[in-house]
Amino acid sequence: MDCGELARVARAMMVKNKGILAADESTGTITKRFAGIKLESTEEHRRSYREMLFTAPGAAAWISGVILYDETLRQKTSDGIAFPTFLEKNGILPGIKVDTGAKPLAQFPGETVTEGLDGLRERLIEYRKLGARFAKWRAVIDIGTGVPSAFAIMANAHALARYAALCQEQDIVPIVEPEVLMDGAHSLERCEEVTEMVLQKVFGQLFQHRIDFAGMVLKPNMVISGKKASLRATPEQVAQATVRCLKRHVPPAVAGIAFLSGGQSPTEATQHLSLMNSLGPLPWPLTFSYGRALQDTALTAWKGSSTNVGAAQKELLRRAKLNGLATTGAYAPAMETQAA
Ligand code: 5MM
Repeated sequence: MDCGELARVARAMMVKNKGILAADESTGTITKRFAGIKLESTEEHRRSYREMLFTAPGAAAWISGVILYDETLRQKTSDGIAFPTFLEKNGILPGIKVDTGAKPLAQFPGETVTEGLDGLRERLIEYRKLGARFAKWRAVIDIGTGVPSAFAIMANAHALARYAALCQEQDIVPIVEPEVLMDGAHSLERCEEVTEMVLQKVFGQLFQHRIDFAGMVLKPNMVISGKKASLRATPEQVAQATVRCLKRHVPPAVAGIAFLSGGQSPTEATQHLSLMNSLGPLPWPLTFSYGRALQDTALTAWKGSSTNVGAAQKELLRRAKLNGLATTGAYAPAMETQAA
């Protein structure tokens, strides 16, 4: 393990004005996204969609890294260049999702544990050869009646830490993603309580597994009201609660924090990030690692047609730029109506 190299890559992922594009939808998830534009999920459609995203001109001004799915890591541009090679040549770090999904946790109805540790060392060795510089593993914690249990939190925290240790062993920066879902009707306060429990356990496990914090990135949820809550917290309350919660539980040595969007609208996700960055100085850089909040408008503009590639790329670049501005607190909602 080269701690210097890990810290260098982690810092490059977190560089000012940039963030991460989460394009690591598994085949099931991208099939659902394509259904929204009435497009069949063939391997070629998935490839051409990812090509549209990755070849957006000038994306490297706002995007430091892209998280890929196994299939995408092995695919090529129309000119025959492997996606990881193309991205790296254009100043964007390629990453890889390595978990195999959240599966029902036996004896704990309604809860999941993320799988993928079996054979992970060998897969990481191959992914490193294919060009991956960082990896991602997502644990899913739901809030509901009687859940989450302390045991499910611990099982997921333990798996996240084992994954992170294996990544660092192979000189791959782990993105550690413990996602507390925003489905449901819970309050911001309940989300904060659960996020605190989760982060406390995750960092306890990371410490025990001897993780080099300078060579990892945390990808958390924001502290936010559930989507079905009758009284939703304001953007300022979300920003304050999220920063308060992170300051209590995330060691300053961590290279940075890159949020998931988790079902927030693209504008909400950008506004929350910008407000948090205006609460500085903070112990770590705060940026984005959005999937839906970066891609949704681009996917809608693309509609599966090569004639729409330019319009779709414009949408992606627009959201990437607004989020890039949010990394320094320089975003204002009025920018949404200004020309790209
Ligand atoms: C892009 O979606 C990722 C993969 O999801 P599945 O494993 O369910 O196919 C997902 O892990 C994503 O990287 C994060 O959750 C962030 O995405 P959002 O849309 O929440 O910003």
